Amino acid sequence: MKLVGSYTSPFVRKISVILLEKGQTFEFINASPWTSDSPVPHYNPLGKIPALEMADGTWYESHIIAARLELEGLTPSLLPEDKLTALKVLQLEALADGIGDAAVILVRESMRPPELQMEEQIIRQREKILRGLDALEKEAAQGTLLNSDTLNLADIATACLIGFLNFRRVVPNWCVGRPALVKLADKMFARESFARTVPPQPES
Ligand SMILES: N[C@@H](CCC(=O)N[C@@H](CS)C(=O)NCC(=O)O)C(=O)O
Repeated sequence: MKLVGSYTSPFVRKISVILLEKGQTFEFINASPWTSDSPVPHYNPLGKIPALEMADGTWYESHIIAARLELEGLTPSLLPEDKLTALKVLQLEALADGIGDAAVILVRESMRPPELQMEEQIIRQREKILRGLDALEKEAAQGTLLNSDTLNLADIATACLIGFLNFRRVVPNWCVGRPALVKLADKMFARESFARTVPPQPES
């Protein structure tokens, strides 16, 4: 298996963590999607990371890759057996990923010259992040679908998102008033799969 991407991406980290948790070995192709000569479009027509090359083809969109890996039947299973509960976990994974999308937009916006940055865009994406984190905090405090005793895809996606917020210093005070998310992040960052996928220092 070949995983294409960079550990600076929360979506790539999510797939690496899943593979490590399931004890799978894989080749890592370090690739940025942002350069003009990027190899990423060769693996994913959308030009986004991650992509995972498997014996049956190349998979992209991290939630689809995660679902594909669940089909392998490897332990631990990262979704509950009950289908409705599994869908609720998948929705939380999508929520964490969606917050990640908004955070990536904010980071890209901050790289533009100040006079080209759109205030309205920044406010809109920040609001998505804060609302999304509040929803995740509620779930983490309940501890049934997120932050329970059984590791699942929502836990992994949420911790990868928080790792990205910390790494890029997006909403640096995200932890204020969100104790259940802090607890979840501490628990997840102590796992070997997270220790092995820490993002490299930013280029700038
Ligand atoms: N929904 C996608 C998001 C992936 C994504 O946005 N990756 C970013 C890097 S963090 C990317 O490759 N962006 C390149 C682009 O948008 O052209 C997933 O879950 O895989």
